[in-house]
Order: sequence, then structure tokens, then C-alpha cells
Amino acid sequence: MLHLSKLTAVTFVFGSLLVGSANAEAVLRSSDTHPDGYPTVEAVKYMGELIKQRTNGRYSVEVYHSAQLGEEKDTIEQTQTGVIDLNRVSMGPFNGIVPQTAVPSLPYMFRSVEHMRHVMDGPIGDEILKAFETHDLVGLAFYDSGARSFYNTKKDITSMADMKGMKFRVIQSDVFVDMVNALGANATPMAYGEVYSALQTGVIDGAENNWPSFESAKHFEVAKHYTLDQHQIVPEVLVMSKASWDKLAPEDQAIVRQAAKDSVVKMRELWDAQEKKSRDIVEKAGVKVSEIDKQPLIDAMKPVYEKYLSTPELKDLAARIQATK
Ligand code: GTR
Repeated sequence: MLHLSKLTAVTFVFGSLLVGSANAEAVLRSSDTHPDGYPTVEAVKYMGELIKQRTNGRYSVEVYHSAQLGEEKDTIEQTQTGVIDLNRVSMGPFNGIVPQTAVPSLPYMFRSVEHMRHVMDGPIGDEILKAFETHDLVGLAFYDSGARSFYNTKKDITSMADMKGMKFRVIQSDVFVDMVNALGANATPMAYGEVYSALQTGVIDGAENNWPSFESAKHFEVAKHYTLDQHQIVPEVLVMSKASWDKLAPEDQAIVRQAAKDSVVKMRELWDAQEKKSRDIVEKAGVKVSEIDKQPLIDAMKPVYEKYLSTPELKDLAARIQATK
């Protein structure tokens, strides 16, 4: 739903179709699980400023951070039905909805953050954004999310064998579940907002995430062992509800698309700075960072690749990602 402000009560009551008309200001509601100040939240706010300028104030964006509109899985459904206009989510929770998103989410698919940026900024990225359209969503842009690594409350993990039998929370995605199980550990899919207390009460032994999430969600207060296995470089994605998108005039759609692309540059600047800052905060707080030989973990992913690269198209997508410099 596009949320209108500055409309008279009368137009509101009659469900006016003033959206996009010269005098009305329409506020696009955007969801994010992260707290205010997090790079994704700030990047969407920046995109909103660009949209406001470029539409002469006809449209603006309000970011509901800190999961105010719900946990990611629920907000995706609300975005598909048009209750939420914009949503910045990890690609992970989309894995079961848009099969193409499983490919960049596969462990060790990207060689580095640079490699991920090259792929997602090019034609492959556009192709994956387009794939959202058959699922009532419009893919607008990809943001950075660094590399995800495991952390836990119990011990330093320096080899794959150390993970055996441990319980790790993962994003609600089968790719993530299968990854953890293939490592000999046990996966517990769970909403992000429940992880802190699950770590604290021992329902799980650990979880996995990048530095800024590990720090801003305060998981480092209870999980003091972080292993630099960097198993996934999963991009974040910014999507719009197809229902909200269809209410925009074509020139406004172009403005929204361009503003989203322009916000990527800003996001990456904020991201690079935040990664360093967050790592520093957690290390100063006593988190022990362990190195690990990644090769056994990479080898263990073979069945996971086989499962998710299940069609010639998905195999081809993976091959093209790997062939990108
Ligand atoms: C973060 C990501 C969030 C959320 C979270 C999680 O890295 O930015 O959107 O998916 O991970 O683990 O749930």
C-alpha cells in the first residue's frame, strides 16, 4: 500500500487514486531488520532523498528499521501482497521463493567481495533482479553484506571437525540449513530477532554472520568465539512490491530504479567503514577470532551444489558467475 499523507480526509475516505498526482506526497514504506544507522538502513534513506529530489517531493521513503514491520520472512510476504512497499532483505530468505537467488547464496560461490560486486553489478545481477518479477516483486538493487562466518558460545573452532554436532542458527532458507548439516553440525533456522536470547539460553550453540550484524545485534556479548571461515558472500537485495510499483507512472519507476542503483555506491562506502568498526568493537570486547583451513569446508559443499544447481539454467548461472573475473 502506498501511504498517503497531506491528503484531505475526504480524499482519504474515498480511497483517492491521487498517488503520483502533482499535489500529493506519497510515502513509500520500507522495511529493514537492522537498527538505525546500519549501512543498509542509511542507504535506503539516501535513496529516499534522491527520490524526493527527483520527483519534486511527490514521493518519499520512510525506513522502518529494527524489524518494526516484522521479521524478514513475514515482511517478504507483506511486500508481495503490497502491504509494505519496499524491503531490504538478505538474499537468503528468498532462496525458497526465487530459485535464482540460491545460486549466489551457495557457500564459496564468490571468490571475494570484489568478485561478488563484479557479478552483481553486471548482466548476471540484472538477470537475477528480473527473476523477482514473477513473484510479485521488483528487484531494484543489490547491497553488500561482506562475508558470513560462524561464531559460537562454546569454543574456538579451528577445523571442520570442531563443528561436529554443534547447533547453529541459520537464516530461514534450505540452502543455509543444508550447508550447516553438510559440515557435520546441526542447523536451526530461526528469525534474526530471536537469535540473541537463543544464544544466551543455550537453545543454540552459535550462529553465523558478517561483522556488522554480529556486532549490531549484540551477539558478540554472548558468543565469544568467531571463526574466519567466510563461507558465504550473500548479497543483500532491495525489492519493491509489484503492486506498489504498478501504481507508479513509468517516469517515476525510472526515478526509483535509478535512485536504488545510485544508493549502492553510498552503501558500499558505509559498508567498508562499518566492517572495520564492527570488527574492532567485538575484538576489543574480547571476542577471539580463529583462522580455519577452508578447503575441507569447500569440499563438503559438493552435495549442496548438486541439490541447488538442479536445472541446466541454474547450472549455467553458476558457471557464468564462476567465470566472471
Ligand atoms: C544479516 C542480513 C539481514 C539478516 C541477517 C540474518 O547479515 O543483513 O538482512 O538476514 O543477516 O542472519 O537473519
